[in-house]
Order: sequence, then C-alpha cells, then structure tokens
Amino acid sequence: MKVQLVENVLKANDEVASLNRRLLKEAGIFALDIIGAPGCGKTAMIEAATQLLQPELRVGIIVGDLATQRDADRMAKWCDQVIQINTGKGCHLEAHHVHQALGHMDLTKIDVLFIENVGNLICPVGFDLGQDVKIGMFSVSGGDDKAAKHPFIVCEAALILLGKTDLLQYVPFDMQLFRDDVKHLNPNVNIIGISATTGQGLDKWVHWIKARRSLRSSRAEAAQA
Ligand SMILES: Nc1nc2c(ncn2[C@@H]2O[C@H](COP(=O)(O)OP(=O)(O)OP(=O)(O)O)[C@@H](O)[C@H]2O)c(=O)[nH]1
Ligand SMILES: [Mg+2]
Ligand SMILES: [Zn+2]
Repeated sequence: MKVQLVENVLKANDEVASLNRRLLKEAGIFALDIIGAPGCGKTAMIEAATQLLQPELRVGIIVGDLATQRDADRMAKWCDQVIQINTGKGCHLEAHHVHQALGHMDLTKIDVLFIENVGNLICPVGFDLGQDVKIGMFSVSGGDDKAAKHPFIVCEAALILLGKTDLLQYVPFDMQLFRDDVKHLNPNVNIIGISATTGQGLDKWVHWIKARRSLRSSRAEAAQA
C-alpha cells in the first residue's frame, strides 16, 4: 500500500508539472530548478545572475523555504517578479506550489525563471516542477565529498554549479576528487565554478543559460514549422 501511495503522489505531481511545462512553453519561458544544500549559495547566485541577465532577458523568481520571506526580500532588489513559497514542514517544492506561484506572475514579462528549491539535495530531485532543467549546486565550503554522497542530483542535473570558489584558498577541497566523482556518476554533465562574492565564473554561467535558452527556443520553432 505504501508504494501505491507514493506512486499516486508522484502521478498527481506529474500531472500538474505537465500543466506548468505547457504554460511556461507557451509563454516562451526558460525555467531552471536550482537544487542545493542549505546555505550553498543559491540565493546569492540568483541575485548575481539576475543582475547580469537583465535587461537583455527579463527574470522571474520563485523561491521555496520552510519559513520566512528573507530570500524573496533579497532578490526583490534586482527583480520585480519574485514569489516566496513557505512550505511549513515540507522539505521540497512540488508542482502545485509552482503552479500557484505562476498564477501570481505576469508570464508575458519573463524570459528566464529561476526556481530556488528548498535547501535539500535529496527529495527535490524526484519532483518534476515543469522546469526545463534541474541544476545541482554544491559549494566549496560544503566539502569535496558531497557529489559522491548525493548521486541522484548529479545524475539528473543538466549542469553542476560549484559555488563559493573564492573560499578555495581557505578550506581544504580536492577539486580533482570532486570532478572525478561527478564524471563517474554523469559523464555528460559539465561543472562551472562560480563565486557570487567575486563574480568569478558568472559570465560562463550566464552564457550557459543564454545558450540553453536559445537551443530550447530553436527546437520549439522547428517543431512548429
Ligand atoms: N565566500 C562566499 N560566500 C558566499 C557566496 N555565496 C553565498 N555566500 C554566503 O553563504 C551564505 C549562504 O548564502 P545564501 O545565498 O543565503 O545560500 P542559499 O543556498 O540560498 O541558502 P538557503 O536558501 O538558506 O538554503 C551567506 O552568508 C552568503 O553570504 C560566495 O560565492 N562566496
Ligand atoms: Mg536561499
Ligand atoms: Zn522533501
């Protein structure tokens, strides 16, 4: 019976995720689900990337936390479409949360949507939100063993971000080990090192977003032709 229940929950989630995907596609929005441990630097990264993407691309942000609207307040400095979701005891975002948030946004004024998931490397991986890509985020201060210990996000991610690279000179972090672990789990995924503090690597990350967005748009045009 337990298996049945889990399957039903995921099935219901997938139905709403498909609805979200259709809405986002119709509006031409490229959506990224950002998944990383608490404090790995998700909000700082989104703040920095938003400043670089705009005004060329208009950004919208949905952010999930158990409590507070502190992240939304931080990001609202750079973006006028920010929705905070408080999940209470929930440790991940589900498609219905995103669906509700989309209902409060002007989708005609968004090109890139960041969805900052609840800080957690485990169950957010299993819940489709209707995003185009899931991004796995780790940090130098989190330790070089975290990719190996969290294989599911590494396998699902379209890209791995390694944040807080400015701390490499202060904390022990075996970059080769981290790279080898990622390659072993997912040979096709790239790693981009970034620092929201110094700006290092952000140009590469923003370039990746623009390239993937263009690829998605040209595929959509080809499908319509
Ligand atoms: N040195 C350094 N510190 C950073 C960097 N990015 C974020 N931080 C710091 O790390 C802490 C957590 O950053 P957040 O952006 O709040 O991390 P988060 O992943 O959004 O955290 P939650 O939403 O609570 O899971 C803060 O004190 C940031 O100032 C970075 O690139 N370098
Ligand atoms: Mg945050
Ligand atoms: Zn969860």
